[in-house]
Amino acid sequence: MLHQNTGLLQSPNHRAMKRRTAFPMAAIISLLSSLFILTSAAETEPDLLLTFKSSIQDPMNSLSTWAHSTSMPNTSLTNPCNWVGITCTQTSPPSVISLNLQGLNLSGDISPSICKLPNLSHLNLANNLLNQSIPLHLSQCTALQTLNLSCNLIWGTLPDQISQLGSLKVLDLSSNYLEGKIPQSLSSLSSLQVLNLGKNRFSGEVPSSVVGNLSELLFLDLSENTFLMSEIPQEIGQLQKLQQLLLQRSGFYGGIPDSFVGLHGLVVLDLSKNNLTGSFPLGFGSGLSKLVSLDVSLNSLSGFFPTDVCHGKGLINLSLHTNFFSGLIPDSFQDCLNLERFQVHNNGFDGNFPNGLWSLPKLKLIRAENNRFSGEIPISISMASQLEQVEIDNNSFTGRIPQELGVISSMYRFSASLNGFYGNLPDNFCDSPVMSIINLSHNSLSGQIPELKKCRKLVSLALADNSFSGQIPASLAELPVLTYIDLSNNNLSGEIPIGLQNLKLALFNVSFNKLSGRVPFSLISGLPASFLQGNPDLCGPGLPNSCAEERPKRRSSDQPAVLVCLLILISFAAGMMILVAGFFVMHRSIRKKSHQGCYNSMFFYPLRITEKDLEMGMDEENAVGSGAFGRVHVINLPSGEFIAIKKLVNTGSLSSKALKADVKTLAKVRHRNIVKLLGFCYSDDSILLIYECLQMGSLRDVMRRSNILLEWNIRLQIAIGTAQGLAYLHKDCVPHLLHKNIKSRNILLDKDFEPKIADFGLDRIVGESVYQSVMASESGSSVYMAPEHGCIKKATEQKDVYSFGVVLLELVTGRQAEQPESDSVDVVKWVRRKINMTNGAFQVLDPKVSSSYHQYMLRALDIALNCISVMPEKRPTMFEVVRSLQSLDSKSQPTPSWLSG
Ligand SMILES: *[C@@H]1O[C@H](CO)[C@@H](O)[C@H](O)[C@H]1NC(C)=O
Ligand SMILES: *[C@@H]1O[C@H](CO)[C@@H](O)[C@H](O)[C@H]1NC(C)=O
Ligand SMILES: *[C@@H]1O[C@H](CO)[C@@H](O)[C@H](O)[C@H]1NC(C)=O
Ligand SMILES: *[C@@H]1O[C@H](CO)[C@@H](O)[C@H](O)[C@H]1NC(C)=O
Ligand SMILES: *[C@@H]1O[C@H](CO)[C@@H](O)[C@H](O)[C@H]1NC(C)=O
Ligand SMILES: *[C@@H]1O[C@H](CO)[C@@H](O)[C@H](O)[C@H]1NC(C)=O
Ligand SMILES: *[C@@H]1O[C@H](CO)[C@@H](O)[C@H](O)[C@H]1NC(C)=O
Ligand SMILES: CC(=O)N[C@H]1CO[C@H](CO)[C@@H](O)[C@@H]1O
Repeated sequence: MLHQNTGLLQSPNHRAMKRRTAFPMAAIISLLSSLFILTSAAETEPDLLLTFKSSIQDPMNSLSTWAHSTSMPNTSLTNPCNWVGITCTQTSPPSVISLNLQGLNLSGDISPSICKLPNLSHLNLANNLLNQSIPLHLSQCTALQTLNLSCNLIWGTLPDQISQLGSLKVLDLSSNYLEGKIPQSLSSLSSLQVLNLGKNRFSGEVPSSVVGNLSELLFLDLSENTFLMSEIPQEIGQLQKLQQLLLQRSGFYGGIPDSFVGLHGLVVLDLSKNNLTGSFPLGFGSGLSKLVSLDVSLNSLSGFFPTDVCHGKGLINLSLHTNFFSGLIPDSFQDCLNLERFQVHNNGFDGNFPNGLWSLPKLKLIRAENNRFSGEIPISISMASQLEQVEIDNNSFTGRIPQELGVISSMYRFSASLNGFYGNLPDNFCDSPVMSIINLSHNSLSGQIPELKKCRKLVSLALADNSFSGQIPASLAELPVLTYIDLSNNNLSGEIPIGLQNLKLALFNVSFNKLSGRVPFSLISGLPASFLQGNPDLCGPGLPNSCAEERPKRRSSDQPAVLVCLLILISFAAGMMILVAGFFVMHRSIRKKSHQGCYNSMFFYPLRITEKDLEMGMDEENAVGSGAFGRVHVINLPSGEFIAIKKLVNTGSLSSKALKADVKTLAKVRHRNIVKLLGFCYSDDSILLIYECLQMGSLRDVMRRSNILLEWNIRLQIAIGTAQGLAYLHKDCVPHLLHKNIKSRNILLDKDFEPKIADFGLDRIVGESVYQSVMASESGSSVYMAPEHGCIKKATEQKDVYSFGVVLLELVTGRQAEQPESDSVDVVKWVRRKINMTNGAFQVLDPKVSSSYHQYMLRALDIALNCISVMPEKRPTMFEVVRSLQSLDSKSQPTPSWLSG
C-alpha cells in the first residue's frame, strides 16, 4: 500500500474538472442529489467517499477511519486508500478500485456519489441491513465488475438499468426481498460469470435469453425463489462453461431439457424440491467427469434413470437397461470419478439403479429412497471406500448384502428397509467404526443376527420384519450408545440378554418373535408392553406369564403391586444404608467435635460469625435436606442474613494445605449464576462449606410445588442463566472446571428466579475416589448421566452439556427427570418416544404453559435434543447453547404472568 499521498492530494481538482466537462449529466445528477456538495473541491475521491458515508448509518462505527484529518492533514489516514474497506489502484495517483464493506450492519442509502469514483470496479455491501430498492443510479457505475449486495433487506424489482453495467462479471443479489420478473435485459451482461439471484421473491418465468445469452456463465443460482413458475429453459444447454447450476426449491416444472446433455463442465447440479416431471434426458451423465454433486430429489421424475450415468463413454448403450453391467470391469469408468453426492430420492424412478455408481471412489452419499429402483448391491461396492451414507429404503432392490459392504470404514448410515434383500447378514456388516444407523427392516433376510462388537457408535439398529432366527446377540449390550433396537416380527428365540438393561434404550421392540424366559427387569418397567407382545413364552411382572420359579403362588394380576412394593423396598433399603452410614459418620464427628470444634476456618466474605456460632447453629431443625455428600443446614445470622452450610465428611484424603488451596480455587469462582462460596471451616472429621442461601430453593422443588406455575419467560431465564453459569465454568474461569453433577436439584433460584448453580467441585474436596463411589451409588442410573458414562467414567464438558439438556427438557415439558416409581419412563425416553412415534413435538410441551409460547418452546426443545444427542461429539458447547437460548429470548416479549394459582 505504498501510495503517494501528495499525488492524490494535488490532483483531484484537476481531475474533477476534467470529468465534469466529460460527463455533464453526471454532474447535474450529483448536484441534484447531494445539495451539500456544491463546490468542485467536493468531487475529490475522499469527498465522494465521505458523501457516501454521510448517507449510511453505521451502528458499529466501522467507518471511523473515514475522515478528513484537519488537525494532521498529512497523516496517512487522510489518504482514503488507507481507510477501512478500500483498495486503490497501484497507479500514480492511486484511485479507489474496490469498496468492500460487508458484514458491518450498515443501513441507510447507497449514495450516488460512489458511481463518480471513476475506477470503482468492485462494490461489496453484502451482509448488511440495507433496506431500499436497488438504486437506479448504480447503473452509472460503469466500471463495475463485481456487485455484491447479498444478504440485505433490499426489496422492489430488479431494474432494467442494471443491464447498463456492461463490464459486470459478478452479480450477487441473493438473500434479499427482490420481486417481480427476472428482467430479460440481464441477457446483455455478456461478461457475466456469476449470477446469483437465489433466496428472493422473483416470480413468473425465467426468460430464456437470460440463460441462453450469458455464455460466460460459470455459476447460476436461482434457487429458493418459491414464486417462480417456470420451465427450465432449453437454452440453458448453451452455457457450455457452466459449473454450478442451483435451481432447487423454486417452482420449476416440466421436464429436464434434453440440452442438459451438453453441460460437460457441471460440478454441482441441484434441481431438488421442484415440480419437475418426465424422465432424465437420454445420454445425460456421459462425460460428466467433473460432477461432484447431483441432487434431483423431491420432484416427480420418473422412468428409467439413465443407465449410462457414470459409465465410460464407450459403454453407452441406452436401449439396454437390464443386466448389461454384469460384465463390466469397474476400472473402465471414465466418468463421474469425482462424484461425491448422488441424490435422487422421492421421485418415481424405476428400472435398474445405475450400477456403476456403487463403486465410485469419491462417493460419499447415495440417496435413492422412495423410488422403484431395482438391482443388486454389487461386490465392487468395496471400491467406494469413502462412502458414508446409503439410503435406498422403499425400492425394489434384491440380492444379498455383500460382505464387501463391511470393509467400508467410513460408512455411517446404511438404510435399506422396504426392499427385497435376502440371505444372511455377513458377520462384518457392522464393522465400520463410525457406523451409527442401520435399517434393514422389511426385507427377507434370514439366518442369525451376527454378533456386533466393532460398531461402538451404533445408535440405531432396525431389523424388523425379516426372518432372522437364533438368539439376540448378547454383544449388543456392549455397544455404549445403542438407543433404538427394533427386532420385531422375526423368528428370534431364546432369552433376552440381561445386559441390555444397562443400555439407555428409548426403543426396544422385540414383539412377535419366539423369545422365551424372564424379561430383564428394567426392560419391563421402562418400556411399553406392546414391545414385548407376541412372544408367548416370555415371562415377568406385568406379562401374561409370570416366571414360574419366582413367585409361584402369585396370580398375574397381582404383579404390578408386587413390582411397586419391591421398588419401595429396594429404595427403602438403600435409604437406610445411606442413613446408617451417615449417622455413623455424624455420630463420630459430633463426639469428637464436642471437644475440638472447627479449629480452622477461612472466610471469603465478611461474615460476622464464629466457628462456635456455626457449630451451635447447626441442629436437626434447620437441616433442609441431604445431598449425596452430606447435609445442608440453613442458619439465620444475627445480621438477618441466611447462609447455607453443607457438611461433608473429612475423609482425610487431602492434606489441610491442599484442602485450603482447593477450597480457595472454588471460592474464586464468581459468577451471577453460580452459588457463592462464602467460607469454610474444617476439623479432622468434617468440612463445613458456607454458601449464600437462596430463598426459593432448588429448581426441582419449585417445579414440584403445585402453587407455582413457571411461565415460559421465567423458564427461559432459568435455562439461560444456568447455561451461562456452566459456560463460565467450562471456559472462562481459571482453571476450567467441570460440574459433573448438573441436575434440577443443584440449580437454586433466588427470589427473582435467577438461577445459581450449586454443588460443583466437591470432588476436589472429598477426593476423587470417594466422589466417584458416592456418585456411582447415588446415580448409577440417573437420567442426567450421558449414555457414554456407562463405559467412560472420565468427566467431560459434553457430559455436562447432556445433563443440562435433561434440565432443559424438564423446563420444556414440565416433567420431572426423576419421576416417582409409578411412572417409570424417564423424561429423556419419554420425549424421544413421543417425538419418535408421533412426530408430534407439540405433544411434549408442558400443557401448563400458554400456547402463545409454543414456537419458542419448540426451539428450546430442539436445543435440548441437541444437548442430549447420544453421540457426545454432536452436542453443542455451552457457549453455543447460551447463544441459541438467548436468540429465543430477544424475540419473546412476554407478559409477566408467572405467578398464579
Ligand atoms: C448486527 O445486526 C444483527 C442483526 O440485526 C444483530 O444481531 C447484531 O447484534 C448487530 N451487531 C452489532 C454489533 O450491532
Ligand atoms: C481510472 O479512471 C480514469 C478515468 O476514467 C482513467 O483515465 C484511468 O486510466 C483509470 N485508472 C486505472 C488504473 O484504471
Ligand atoms: C458476496 O458476499 C457474500 C458475503 O460475504 C459472500 O458470501 C458471497 O460469496 C459473495 N458473492 C460472490 C459471488 O462472491
Ligand atoms: C424496511 O423499512 C420499512 C420502512 O422503513 C419497514 O417497514 C420494513 O419493515 C423494513 N424491512 C425489513 C425487512 O426490516
Ligand atoms: C442474445 O444473443 C443473440 C446472439 O448472440 C443476440 O442476437 C440477441 O440480441 C441477444 N439477446 C439479448 C436479449 O441480448
Ligand atoms: C408443485 O405444484 C403444485 C400444484 O401444481 C403446487 O401446489 C406446489 O406448490 C408445487 N411445488 C413446488 C415445490 O413448486
Ligand atoms: C414408498 O415410495 C412410494 C413412491 O415410490 C411412496 O408413494 C410411498 O409412500 C413410499 N412408502 C413409504 C412407506 O414411505
Ligand atoms: C415408531 C417409529 O417411528 N420409530 C422410529 C424411531 O426412531 C428410530 C431411529 O431413528 C427409527 O428406526 C424408528 O423407526
